[in-house]
Order: sequence, then structure tokens, then C-alpha cells
Amino acid sequence: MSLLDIHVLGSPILRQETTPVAKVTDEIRRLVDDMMETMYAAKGIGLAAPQVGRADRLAVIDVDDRPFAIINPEIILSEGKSKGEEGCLSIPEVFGDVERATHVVVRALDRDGKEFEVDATELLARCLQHEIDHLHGKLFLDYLSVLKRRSAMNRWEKEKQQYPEFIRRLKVPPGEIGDRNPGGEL
Ligand code: K1U
Ligand code: ZN
Repeated sequence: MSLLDIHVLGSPILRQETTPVAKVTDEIRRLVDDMMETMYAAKGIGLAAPQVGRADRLAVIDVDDRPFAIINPEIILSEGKSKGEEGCLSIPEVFGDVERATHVVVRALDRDGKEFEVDATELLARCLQHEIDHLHGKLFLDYLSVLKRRSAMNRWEKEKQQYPEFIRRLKVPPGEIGDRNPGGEL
């Protein structure tokens, strides 16, 4: 498995619509596995394909030690509303309160190409909505009031200096051998 680079705010792919996955192939499964590894390395609870520079309609999620992939996901039920704080691996150090549905049911394909449904509340429901938004070019910033969005953007203006060409390169932990550092050295 490999760690993937994360695209940050300013990279055009984060604002693009994704393309449905036509068939769950070994190449898609490898992408899912690499995204899972990348999500853990970045200490996230979700990661969508555009965040790793891919236009495929899929994301990975692990909110409660039950990792799964959602391929071609659709929200088939959405009810209730509540506000909660969100962050984004593509906008590090920027946070904001977002109103989301409290209960969603999502239909998707799993890593084996089999259809399944996930019935979610609380953080899992929030995370599913955040990831599905990514698959349609939408970011949590889009839900903030003008004032809160301006303040978030001011923070990002300082933060983004760390990410030349809008790419966030994760460090392979010392001692681990990754594809990017075959000798195990940073
Ligand atoms: O898609 C992403 O950018 C991942 C993002 C998902 C997310 C976070 C918070 C609410 C909804 C969706 C993250 O994982 S950012 C990391 C983070 O904020 C977090 C990590 C552990 C627990 C709770 C939040
Ligand atoms: Zn995000």
C-alpha cells in the first residue's frame, strides 16, 4: 500500500464533479486501500477520492473502528438538523460549525462491488455527508456565514503557505517502509 498526497484548498480537483465508478476493479480496490492508509496517516475519519487527486466517485470512512468504502454513494434518506464542528484534511487547521442532517441512510457499493446501505446518526452521519459533498465539489466552508467564511479564509491564507502547489505530503512514520521511501528513511 502507498501513502497518497492530499490536495488542499486551491487545487482545482476539489471543486470538480466526480465520475461514477463503472466497475469495481482491482485498480479501484487498490485506490481504496491506499486512501484508507492515507486517511489513518492524516488522522482523519474520512477521505474522498478528489482529496487524493482522483475524480472517481468514492470515499473511505472510519469513525468507530469499522472501516468501509462508499462507491457511487447516494443519500436515500435525510432527516433532522444539528450543528457540529467540522474540519477537513484538505483545509488543515481551519474549522467551522456546519448544520447537517442528524440521520441519513446512504446506499453505495462496497469494496467488492456489492450494494449495501448504511443507516447513520451523529458523527458517522456528519462524516458521510461531508464525504459525499466532496464527491460533488462541495466543501464545508460553503455552509458558513459570510463572516465565518471570511475568518476561515483569513486563517487559510496563512496556513496555505505550507503547501506549495496545493499539495500536502504526508510523512511516512520513521521505521516504516513506504513506496516513496524504499529504504525506510525520510
Ligand atoms: O474529508 C475529510 O476532509 C476528512 C474529515 C472528515 C470529517 C471531520 C469532521 C466532521 C465531519 C467529517 C476529517 O477527518 S478531519 C479530522 C477531524 O476533524 C476529526 C478527526 C477525528 C474525530 C473527529 C474529527
Ligand atoms: Zn474534507
